[in-house]
Amino acid sequence: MSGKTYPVFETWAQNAHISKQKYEDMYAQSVNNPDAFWAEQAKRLDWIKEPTIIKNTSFDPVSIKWFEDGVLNVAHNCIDRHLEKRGDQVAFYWEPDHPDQPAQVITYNQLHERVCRFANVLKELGVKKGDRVTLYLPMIPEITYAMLACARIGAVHSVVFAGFSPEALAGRINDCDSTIVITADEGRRGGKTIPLKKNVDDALPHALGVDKVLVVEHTGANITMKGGRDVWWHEAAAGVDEFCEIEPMNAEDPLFILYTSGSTGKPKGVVHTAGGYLTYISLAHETVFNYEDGDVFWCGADLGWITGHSFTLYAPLSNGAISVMYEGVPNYPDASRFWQIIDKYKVNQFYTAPTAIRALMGAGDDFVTKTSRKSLKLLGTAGEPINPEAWEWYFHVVGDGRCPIVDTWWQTETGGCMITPFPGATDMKPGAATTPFFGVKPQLVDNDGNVLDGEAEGNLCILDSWPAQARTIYGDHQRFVETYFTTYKGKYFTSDGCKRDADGDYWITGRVDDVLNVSGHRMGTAEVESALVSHDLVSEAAVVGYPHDVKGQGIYVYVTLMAGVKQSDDLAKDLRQWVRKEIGPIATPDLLQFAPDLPKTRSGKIMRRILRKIAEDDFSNLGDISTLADPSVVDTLINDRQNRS
Ligand code: 6R9
Repeated sequence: MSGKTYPVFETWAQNAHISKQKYEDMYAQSVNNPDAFWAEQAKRLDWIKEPTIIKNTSFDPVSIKWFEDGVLNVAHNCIDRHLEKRGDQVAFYWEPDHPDQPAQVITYNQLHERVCRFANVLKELGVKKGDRVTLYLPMIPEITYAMLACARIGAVHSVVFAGFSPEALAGRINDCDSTIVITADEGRRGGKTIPLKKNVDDALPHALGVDKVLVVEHTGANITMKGGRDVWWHEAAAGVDEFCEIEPMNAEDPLFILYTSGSTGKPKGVVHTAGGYLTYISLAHETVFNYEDGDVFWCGADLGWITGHSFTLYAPLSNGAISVMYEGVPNYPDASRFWQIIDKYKVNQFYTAPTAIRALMGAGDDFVTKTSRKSLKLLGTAGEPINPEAWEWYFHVVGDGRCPIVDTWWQTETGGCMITPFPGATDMKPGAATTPFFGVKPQLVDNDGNVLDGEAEGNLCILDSWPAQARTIYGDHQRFVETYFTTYKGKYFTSDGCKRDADGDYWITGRVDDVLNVSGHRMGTAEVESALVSHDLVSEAAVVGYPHDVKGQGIYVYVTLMAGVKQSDDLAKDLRQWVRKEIGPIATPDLLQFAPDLPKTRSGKIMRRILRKIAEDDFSNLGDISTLADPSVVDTLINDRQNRS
């Protein structure tokens, strides 16, 4: 954790929204007098009724309320209030998968009209305030209309990443009792199409509560429409009014549910509410990215993830920003695409994940250096720890050594950035998330909960609530309390490991639970295991992560077959395919090893520590294996290690 420090650039120190002194003053106020600080910040938004009660939160017992007597509407804050000044200003540029396909430019006026129509269509289909609406859509403009339409009428959206399988989709629909799904005929990514409507058709026999499917025409593919259930968006939109009143929402009304992986069981429906979430991410967008009026901001994250919710959609719009939305992938048609898009729209702030940076770094510098990138002012990353080599490449090659990098640590559950540099205030250290955002009180503890001061490494907790914090897990508040507030009573436990250096800067070291981070996507080992054991020929499975050059972590699975079943390369292939079908392509195992037995304690607990070491080819460091029920299992696994495929 030593290494280079890049001091704040002089011009940034002088001109950025947040200077060193300002950061220190604001941070001190935010933690010493959160009521005054956040009451002031709430003024960033338009309130129908301004909040008078600001912070009412406790982690023991768990109860989190911000701005609880405030009334507002998120869509109004993201669209309507900007119309007078910015009606004809671009809200976002939409860039298609392939550069030869037509792009779109959407102004705030156009956004307003389309969102209103979408909202009226949803109302006609019977959607009311508080209803859950599942979105299974690709990165096309209509997904933003649909999300904002829900916000406008007070419905709660649940966006399911369009790469998830019908099975995964059905599970998420059922968990939040959605009666309506919004999808498209097909999605496009990297020249390939994804049969979204067909996936919905395959999911619905397992999600019987759904009685309406709203379908956006995107590729024009031939799909089946089921009478009485399926409705074309363009047909319904033509028949509704182009204005829709906003629904007044309490600050604590839910805005959305977003499913994410935990270390056990099925994915959790993380619930975010309207007022605190929007206040916090709007402040983060302006201060962390130093957004200035007229800048073009591009967050590459898919709207299926929290980074997409907060920084592709809500935060930039809340600030009346101009942003870019991109349908495709970093390396299609080739590894220059990101940089060409930056040149095309003169992007000023660019935000992506380390996995994309590593993949593009691997493709060679020429793809970057042949583009201009002169418009860039700042670069950002999020999603997983960034290795210093990738950071340096991003800094020197992409940013030509003149753009600060903000390495922002946060989570689905935190709603917005929690530990992050401020470009005019924080010296940069490649690989370090550095310093807490306003209102965030980090603490490191050891496994027994002892507080670690000074230079230390331990488990990262947050001591007090911040406005964008998730409020609950949908339908299971007890699980919320147990998952986040019970390991270290009275503290929010992030499940991340973290080091604090001698300067007090924070370095996230990665998850300390059974959650993998594959290409920046969270994946519970338990989810992949349960997909594997649902296969008829599998008796047991254990899944661990191992270091992967591009993905950060790869998925390594150990599979024990049913008695009498013979292992073969074909079966290994089938099992990989099976997981892909059960969860989605992002969960496809990278390496699979058949294991006649798994290393277990006498009480039957799988010792993943050992499996991780074997997956990492680190056989010398297995630690104490004497507590295993049968230590010889380990030798067999090491010997068979060469046979994995
Ligand atoms: C925003 C997002 C959360 C997990 C988190 C941590 C890892 C995210 C990071 C980072 C190191 C960063 N993570 N940002 N690790 N440095 N800058 O990614 O949310 O999908 O819920 O993942 O991602 O391990 O716990 P989510």
